[in-house]
Amino acid sequence: MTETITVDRPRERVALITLNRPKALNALNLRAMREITGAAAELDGDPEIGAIVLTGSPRAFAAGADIKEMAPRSFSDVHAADWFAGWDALSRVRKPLVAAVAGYALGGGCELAMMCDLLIAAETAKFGQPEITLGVIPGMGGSQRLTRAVGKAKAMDLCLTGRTMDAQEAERAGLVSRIVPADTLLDEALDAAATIAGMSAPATMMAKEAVNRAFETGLSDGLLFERRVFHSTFATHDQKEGMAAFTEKREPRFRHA
Ligand code: CO8
Repeated sequence: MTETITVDRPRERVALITLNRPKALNALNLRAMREITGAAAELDGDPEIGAIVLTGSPRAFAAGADIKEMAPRSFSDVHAADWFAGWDALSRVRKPLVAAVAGYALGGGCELAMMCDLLIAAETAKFGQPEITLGVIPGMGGSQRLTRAVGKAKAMDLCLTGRTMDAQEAERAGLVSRIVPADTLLDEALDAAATIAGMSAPATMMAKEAVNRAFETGLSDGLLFERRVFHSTFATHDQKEGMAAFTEKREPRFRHA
């Protein structure tokens, strides 16, 4: 039984993980980390699921790591437990993850959204890395993923001043895939996830892997990786079906294999 999240299947081949700690603005405690990564890993292994949406509430996607849980810890505590390393499990999810963000996405909340593949923001979304105001720094990837997403100038601004940026600024900076009205956020995110889940599952996993490789490697190695993965799509049923459907002017019937 989960305490910090709910998990649903609102559309064919689409799963929805909703953060559910409203009184703490969905602050991410250790239990939330275990439940979110556990649910995502389980859905990742489920052949009936093609994409996963992660969302919070209209007021907060997540207002950060749980400050009250962190406050009493010593260096030895957080170092010995390798505090936050458990979140790496989310980066190992191979199916596409869509973040649907309304309200606050601060600190660990912003970092959680950045671990997803598409980031769809409501007009109400606010992003920031305010850890500096607490006397610490980002600990779940903020200094790394934010810098890769928006560049040094804006990442330094956010990490050093702790200020927040609104959805418009975040989209201009390249952090956000799309901005939508707050009342349609979940529908838009589920529609995007359903579109992705309707594509060939091996192809979506390969596309995700190839784009992510761009953050890990130099251009020539990245291009070679892409080309070899492209070649391997020709081993799938879905490549034959997708190209046959185009030629025959009909919709493809992917087998996700
Ligand atoms: N952790 C715990 N509780 C929180 C958090 C949080 N991050 N954010 C909000 N809450 C709680 C509040 O304490 C409050 O609870 P209560 O009613 O019991 O007092 C409740 O949620 C509602 O919050 P507010 O009353 O503050 O609501 P407001 O609308 O006035 O303000 C804000 C909303 C602006 C979002 C405000 O709550 C805020 O500033 N929150 C903290 C934001 C923040 O600093 N986040 C970063 C946290 S640190 C982090 O994420 C990574 C740390 C990496 C460290 C690495 C160590 C190894």
